Amino acid sequence: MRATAIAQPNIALIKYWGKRDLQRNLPAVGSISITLRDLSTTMSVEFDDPLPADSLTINDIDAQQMLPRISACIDRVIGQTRPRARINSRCNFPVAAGLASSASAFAAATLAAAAAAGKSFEQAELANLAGRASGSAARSLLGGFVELENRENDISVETICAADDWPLTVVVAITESGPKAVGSTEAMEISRKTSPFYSAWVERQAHDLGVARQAVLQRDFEQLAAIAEHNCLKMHSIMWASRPPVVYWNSATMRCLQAVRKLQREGTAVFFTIDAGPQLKAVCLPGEAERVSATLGAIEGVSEVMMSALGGAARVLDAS
Ligand code: 2P0
Repeated sequence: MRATAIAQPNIALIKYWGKRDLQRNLPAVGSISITLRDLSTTMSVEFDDPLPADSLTINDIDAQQMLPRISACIDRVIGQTRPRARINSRCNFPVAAGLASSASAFAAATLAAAAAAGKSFEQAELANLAGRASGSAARSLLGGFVELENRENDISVETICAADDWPLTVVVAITESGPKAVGSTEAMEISRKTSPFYSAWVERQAHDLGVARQAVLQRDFEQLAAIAEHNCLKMHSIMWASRPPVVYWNSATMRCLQAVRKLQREGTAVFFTIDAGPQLKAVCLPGEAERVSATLGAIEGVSEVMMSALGGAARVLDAS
């Protein structure tokens, strides 16, 4: 009745932004991400009948605010008439700051809950269970370059290139480590309802996915860089043009972006992407990682730089 699972966050290169079905948490668009190796969430779920209610700690601190979503995730995996659970999560990177902590958390919770209850699921079922909890969590079930396909009634995920087959490095520049002001679910709904650019975004996503998929399959760094930056800036443009506007960037985010542009002009194989938070993620060839890290680390307003290779799939560590 106890299991522990580990999952790594993922960074979308072609972004998920907007929901087609809020109730079932179905995305409006497909997405392509890379799973990181060195950032992780390790979650243990222990079912214990005498417990009056579920409990959750994150890094040993009581985390009531996150508990309803984790409990609902476990309900979907096991059923609502389950015993109450003691959930302990450890995360080695800032939570809720645009670093995809919900992706790794809900992927780990889905796997740990299933294993603790002795239930086995097909991968397609796991993807939909994790995706119901958080759209990006389905991608963290798999390693390497992962494409999430947005289908008629559900989602599916597939690794389109293994981590070892194109070993890129991600350098994350932390410009603010506190939780974000607007959650991504709320920001997506504001975008869908009010942004004049939203429908154009949804229409064009199949094109961007096709270009990025081809770039990954051909290991074409320049093509991937161009489409990923374009897709990222489009996503933020939707938010900037919504009412109320949602601006996740701060001045250090912009300084990092300009530094990446300068590195590119100097011939460094690097590109940026930015999610629902102020951190900038630079994706580069492994030989460029030290240079990129040193450059971003020296920028005013960058408090920390983290580096990660691409990683593997989420997995159950132990179950008893
Ligand atoms: C992504 N983001 O593709 C995009 C880019 C943020 C920016 O997926 O509402 O926490 O829980 O399904 O997965 C963040 O959204 O959203 C996200 P919900 P989630 O990575």
